[in-house]
Amino acid sequence: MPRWSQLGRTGHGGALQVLAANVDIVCVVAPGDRLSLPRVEREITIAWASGARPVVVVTKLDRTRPAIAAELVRRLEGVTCVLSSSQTGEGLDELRSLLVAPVTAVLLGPSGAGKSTLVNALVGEERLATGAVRADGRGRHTTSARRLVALPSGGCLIDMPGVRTLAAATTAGAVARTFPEVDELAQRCRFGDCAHESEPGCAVRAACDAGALDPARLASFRRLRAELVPERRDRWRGRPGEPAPQ
Ligand SMILES: Nc1nc2c(ncn2[C@@H]2O[C@H](COP(=O)(O)OP(=O)(O)O)[C@@H](O)[C@H]2O)c(=O)[nH]1
Ligand SMILES: [Mg+2]
Ligand SMILES: [Zn+2]
Repeated sequence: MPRWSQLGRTGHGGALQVLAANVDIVCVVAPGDRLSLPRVEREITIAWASGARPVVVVTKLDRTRPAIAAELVRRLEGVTCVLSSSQTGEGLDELRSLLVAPVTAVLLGPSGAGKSTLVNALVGEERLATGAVRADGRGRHTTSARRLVALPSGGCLIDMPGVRTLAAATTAGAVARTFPEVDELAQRCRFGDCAHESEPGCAVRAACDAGALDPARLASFRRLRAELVPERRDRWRGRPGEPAPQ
């Protein structure tokens, strides 16, 4: 089928590796017992870059401090966030209402986040193998292949192995959609190509200094901007004097 959305990452040598295609929703699955907001923001950017819509799914709500979940929801204002627990069943109905025909969604997130457990909970039976998290808190790679599962709620859900290296296959537009508040401020910077570093008349830094912009959001924004395509191209330059590979 022609691809109208594709979820990709940067593989070896800077080539794009497509992980899933023609999905409507990328579920950014974040384990509630070890939430990393920068990681969530990176995965939201990857979702926007794919052409799908991100929905953040916090798992293991039964082991999440309420203040941490509240902070995530506040920081990701404008993105649908579902707080869930496969153990207590919380949030599952909200997910079911999103995953109806003809929606296809894919689960993106670190291994051990509870993705396969979530699929089983939505299906209502142990369809996929799940794995206990290691003592050091990291997940095992129990899921080794991608799998598309038809859900009783009518939608389709793709389970994926945890993606170890998440070199983001992103675009400036995807970063802007992930950080709409920064993007809006940037329209008011004196220079159109302002990097919000040390330029005079920078509205983004001014907002940060005035307490109107979360410095953590700006830090995440800068990190993701720094990973954009021109940097990837640099690898193909080769040694000085040598022709670039064709
Ligand atoms: N307490 C709790 N543990 C969970 C929940 N969901 C998953 N787990 C546990 O997290 C571990 C990893 O789950 P798994 O589904 O294999 O993660 P995946 O690697 O993302 O597919 C397993 O030990 C699960 O039992 C939950 O809602 N609450
Ligand atoms: Mg799994
Ligand atoms: Zn600026």
